[in-house]
Amino acid sequence: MTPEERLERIGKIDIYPVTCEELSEGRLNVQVLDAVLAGGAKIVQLREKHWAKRALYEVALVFRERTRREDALLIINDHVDVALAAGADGVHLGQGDLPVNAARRIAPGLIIGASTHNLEEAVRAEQDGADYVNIGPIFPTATKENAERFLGLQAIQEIGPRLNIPFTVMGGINPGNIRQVRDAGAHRVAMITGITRAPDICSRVREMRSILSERTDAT
Ligand code: TZP
Ligand code: MG
Repeated sequence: MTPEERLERIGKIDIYPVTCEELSEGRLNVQVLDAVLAGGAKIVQLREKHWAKRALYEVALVFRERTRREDALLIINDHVDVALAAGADGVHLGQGDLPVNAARRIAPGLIIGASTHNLEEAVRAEQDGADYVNIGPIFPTATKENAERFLGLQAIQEIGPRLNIPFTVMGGINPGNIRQVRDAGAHRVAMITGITRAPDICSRVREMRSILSERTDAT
């Protein structure tokens, strides 16, 4: 994808489901995937911090086939090599992963997203060539290790306007607080347990997509 195509595709996403099989109430990642696609998600991230790369790659191939069928973007967490090998659309990198500019040298056509936790990291990721940044955790979350500190809604108002690329937000977001997130100016919302723990994942995705679409300021 060209930089313009990457921006266009990321610009159109709303709910951004991220997997974690052990937090999926006994369901497999591919079952979660089918449900989020049925709910209309236009992007999904395969994120398994503790899996062997081989296992991740094999599931990534299944994700690739199904996301392609539904015209949804597939992003792989952490691993540029797995993203390239599986034909994914992109990779999502944390502060301890390859720097964005290094990943870009290896993978000029991939969407590259970066996890950021403050304004400085977000601006640097943009300067380094990220296609989007994630800002988080917005609320307390038990999902991520060492995420005791959370940013609060004001981070959306502080960081969002300083970026020229799309941003996602994450961390403790659920149907009870997603309106606040939207009203603070975030229109692309990433979630693990807000989706993976839902009794009916497809309905949960529909519900939250519909809340985001109710926004009044179409930025
Ligand atoms: N990065 C910032 S918060 C977070 C990550 C990976 C975890 C979000 O998980 P949940 O279950 O949506 O709070
Ligand atoms: Mg990472």
